[in-house]
Amino acid sequence: MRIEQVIVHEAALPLVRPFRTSFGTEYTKDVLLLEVTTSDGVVGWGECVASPEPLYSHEFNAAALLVMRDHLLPRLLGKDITAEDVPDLLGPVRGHPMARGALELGVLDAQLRASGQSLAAYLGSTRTEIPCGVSVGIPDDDSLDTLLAEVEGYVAQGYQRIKLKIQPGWDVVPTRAVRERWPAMPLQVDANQAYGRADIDHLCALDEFDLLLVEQPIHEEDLLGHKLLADRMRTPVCLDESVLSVDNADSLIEYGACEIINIKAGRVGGYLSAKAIHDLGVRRGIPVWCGGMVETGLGRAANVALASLPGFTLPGDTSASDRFFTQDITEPFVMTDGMMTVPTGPGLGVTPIPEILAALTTSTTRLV
Ligand code: SMG
Ligand code: MG
Repeated sequence: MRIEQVIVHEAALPLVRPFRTSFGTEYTKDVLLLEVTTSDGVVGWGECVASPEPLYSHEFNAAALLVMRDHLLPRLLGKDITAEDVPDLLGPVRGHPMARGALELGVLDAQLRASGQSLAAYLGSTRTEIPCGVSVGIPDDDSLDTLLAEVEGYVAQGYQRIKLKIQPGWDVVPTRAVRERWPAMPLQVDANQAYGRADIDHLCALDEFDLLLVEQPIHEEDLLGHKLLADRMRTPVCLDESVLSVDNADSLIEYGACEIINIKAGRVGGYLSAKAIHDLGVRRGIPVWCGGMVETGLGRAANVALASLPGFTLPGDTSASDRFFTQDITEPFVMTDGMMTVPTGPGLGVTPIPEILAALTTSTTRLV
């Protein structure tokens, strides 16, 4: 197939509550959604998981749009391609995994819709439903009561695993408070790189809370720091931002810096690379789980498909649409008894609801 048209819909979805991490607070989800029309006359959808500002990683929406328009798409246009060709065709361009991952997903979704296969089946899914975890931000008012009330709500809804966002000054005390209230709840923490090598002793204080893992405690480039921490800390060190490709994941494991992997397709350049990292985890005996980037129903559908592969042995940040949005752009993803059903329709299995997409769209750009 050939790519005939690409339209980027920039949409703003209000969040049900601010989402605060060690790197900042988001009040809305500002997202680039790609509508890719192919020569088969099929439309595929991709979602770019970048944010308006380069705070989680170097990528940000305006740059993603530019690199797609000027550097990525020109390498795909006018050629008869499949989704499997996309990584090699985009290979010469360095970096920008979220931008390339969004394009790959748009092409892959179109390809699968044309052939009638679901993304889950294509990737090698072995499950019809997946367990749901939830990521809990740092409360706006820095209050333990606010945190406990929010966690209480998620526990009541049936979430099977709680992840607390931490940062210096908001770590041991909130983790202890949650652990004391829910002694048996699978619990983990995520620092988004907020600590350094000098904090290794301090981080080891989290060992007493029987956590599943500590996620990306130190700067993404400090591999020795993570190895030193992994050598000292009983809690497994899980990497998120540091893991960018299957070979770099292999290196991190070999080096002893990474004991568990948070797989986010956008961060690693797409679902084909995400699947390869999953396969690596299975081969090397490294648990993997599916991360989240506050996706709309489109990206959420793809994550749920990915999370249904057999190596995803820990609950992911695959929460229901209403964790973040009162109004998702697709039919909402719901959780029942802590589980979410894996879509079975062709491709992503969901599409944007036109009136809702139109209402939430802030700008539309035709790239091709
Ligand atoms: O989609 O549930 C979600 C968000 C999960 O905490 C989450 N993601 O570092 O893992 C992470 C963060 C990054 C969010 S940046 C918008
Ligand atoms: Mg993370």
